[in-house]
Amino acid sequence: MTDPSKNLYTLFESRFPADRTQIALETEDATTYSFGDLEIQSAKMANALKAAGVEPGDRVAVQAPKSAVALFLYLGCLRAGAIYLPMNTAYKPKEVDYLLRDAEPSVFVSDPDQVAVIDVAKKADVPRVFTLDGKGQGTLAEAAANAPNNFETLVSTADDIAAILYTSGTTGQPKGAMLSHDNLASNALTLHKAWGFVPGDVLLHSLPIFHAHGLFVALPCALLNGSKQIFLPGFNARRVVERLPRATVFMGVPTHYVRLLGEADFDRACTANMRLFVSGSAPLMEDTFREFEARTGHTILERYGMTETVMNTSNPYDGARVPGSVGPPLPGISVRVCKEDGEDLPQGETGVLEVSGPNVFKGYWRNPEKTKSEFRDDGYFITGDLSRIDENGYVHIVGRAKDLIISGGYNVYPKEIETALLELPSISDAAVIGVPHTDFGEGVTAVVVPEQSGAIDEAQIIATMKQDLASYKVPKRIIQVTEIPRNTMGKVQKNALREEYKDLYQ
Ligand code: MCA
Ligand code: AMP
Repeated sequence: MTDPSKNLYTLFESRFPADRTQIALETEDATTYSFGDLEIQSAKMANALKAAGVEPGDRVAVQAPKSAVALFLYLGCLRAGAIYLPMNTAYKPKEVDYLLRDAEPSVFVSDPDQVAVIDVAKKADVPRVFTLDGKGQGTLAEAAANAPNNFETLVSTADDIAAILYTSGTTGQPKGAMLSHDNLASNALTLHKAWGFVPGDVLLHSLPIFHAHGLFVALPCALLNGSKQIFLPGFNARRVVERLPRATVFMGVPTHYVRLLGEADFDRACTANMRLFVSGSAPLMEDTFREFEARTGHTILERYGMTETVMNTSNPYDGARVPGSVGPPLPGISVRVCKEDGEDLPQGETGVLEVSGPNVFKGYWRNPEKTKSEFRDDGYFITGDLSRIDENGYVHIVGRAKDLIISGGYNVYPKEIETALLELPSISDAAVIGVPHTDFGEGVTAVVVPEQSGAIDEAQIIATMKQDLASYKVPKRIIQVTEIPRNTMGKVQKNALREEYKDLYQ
C-alpha cells in the first residue's frame, strides 16, 4: 500500500502543500508554524539527535509536555531513523525507570521540572539526557537551534521500527509494542481516505501525543492532508469550544465529548463549521451519541483500535453511523470473532476479536514469547476484546476478555494496582475493578481487606499510591470489606463486585 522505500516522514513531506508558507500549526498562544518550519525544525532535531550519538534503530525516549517543539522532535526521530518512544507525562519516576531499563534508549528527553525523573534516567545510565518544557525550551531546543537546517531523511524499509509504545499487561509489566514505518503509514493513508479529508480542513488537536490516538490517528491525518492543526497542550472543554468555529475536524475520547456537552454554549452555532467528530479509545455511550446529535446536529463517528494495531474498524463517513457499534473493518484489514481456543465463530455470535492487516504491529520489544502468545499461527492478532459482528458487518465491542479498566481513555490494568495495594502493610487482600463513572466512563475502584481490624485511612492510602503510580491509575475510591468474594477456584468474583458498586460514581 505504501512505497516501502519511504520513511513515514518522507510520506508526510510528500503531501505538504507546495506553498510551504502555509500554516501547519497554531498553538494555544496563537503562535504559528508553517510547513516550511516543520521541515527545517525537524531537520534541526534530526541533526541534534545525530550529534548526540543517536544511530538508526536507537530508541529516543521522551517524557515531555506537548508543544510544537515536541512534535518537531517526533518528526526528527523519524527522519533520523531513530525509534520514538513516548511516555505518558503522568508517569512517576518508578514507572519511567522500568521503561528506561527495558528500552535502553540512547537519549531521554524530560521536562526540566521533573528532577526526580531526570535523576532516574542518570542512574539508569541513559547516555544523553536532554530537557524540553511546555514552552518548547530546554537543552534539546538549544541543541536543535545550533544544528544545521538540512537533513537527508533516512531511507527506511517497510519493516523498520518507527516507534515503540508501551502498553501494560494483564499479568506482568508493561511491554513495548513495536510499530513499523509501514504500519503507521498504511493506517494513516487508510484513515485519511476513509474520513474524507478535503483541502481546507483544519484539525483541532487536543489529545496527548504520547498515545496512539493523538500521535498515530489525529496527527498523521492532518499532515497527510497538508492541513493546519490548532495544536492545544491538552484537552480543556472551554478552550476547545472557543476554537471549534475555526476548525472542521475534532478527534477525542468519550470523556472529551461528555465534557463538551457540559458547556452551555456547545451547540449548533459553535459547531457549524465542523465536518467531522471522531471518537475512540473507549466505548462511547449511546446517551452521549444521542445528546450530541440533538445539541449539534452532528453524529459522532466512532472507531476502534489498539496501540498494537492502530485503527481496525470505523463507522462509515458516508453511511449509517450506528451508536454502540465501531463499524466494519477498515479497507485492507480483516477481522474475525473466535473462541478463546481460536476456533472461528459463526456470524452474530460473541467471542474474542482477532485482526490481521498491514496495520498490525511487529511484536513486543525483546519479548518473542509474549509476541508469539498473542498471535495465531496464520498471523491474526488476538485483541482480547469481546465482540460480535452484526448482519451488516458492523463490529460491536461488547466487553473485554482481558482484565482492563479504561478511565478517560487511559488503560489501567487492575493487576498492577492490586500489586501496589498488597505491598502496603495496612492491606491484606485487594481487588481492583472499574465501575461506571459519569466523567471518566469507568472509575478505578479498590475493594480491600485491612491487615488488622479497624478502619483504613483512605486518603492516606491514595496519597501513598500516588508516589509511585501515575495518579490516573490510583483508585478514586478505596472500599473496606471484611472479605473479598472468591469462587471455589479462589478467583475473585469481579462481576459481583462491579454489580455491588455500580452506582458509586453516578
Ligand atoms: C486525569 N485524571 C484522570 C484521568 N486524567 N483520572 C482518571 N482517568 C483519567 N483519564 C486525574 C489526574 O490524575 C488528576 O488527579 C486530575 O484528574 C486532574 O488531572 P488533569 O491532567 O488536569 O486532568 P484533565 O486535564 O482533566 O484530563 C482528563 C482528560 C485526559 C482530558 C480526559 O485524561 C485525556 O485527555 N485523556 C485522553 C487519553 C487518550 O488520549 N487516550 C488514547 C489512548 P489528581 O488531582 O488526583 O492528581 S490510545 C488508545 O486507547 C487506542 C489506540 C485508541 O483506540 O485510541
Ligand atoms: P490501548 O491500545 O492500550 O490504548 O487500548 C486499546 C483498547 O481500548 C482496545 O483493546 C479496546 O478495549 C479499547 N477501545 C478502543 N477504542 C474503543 C471503542 N471505540 N470502543 C470500545 N473500546 C475501545
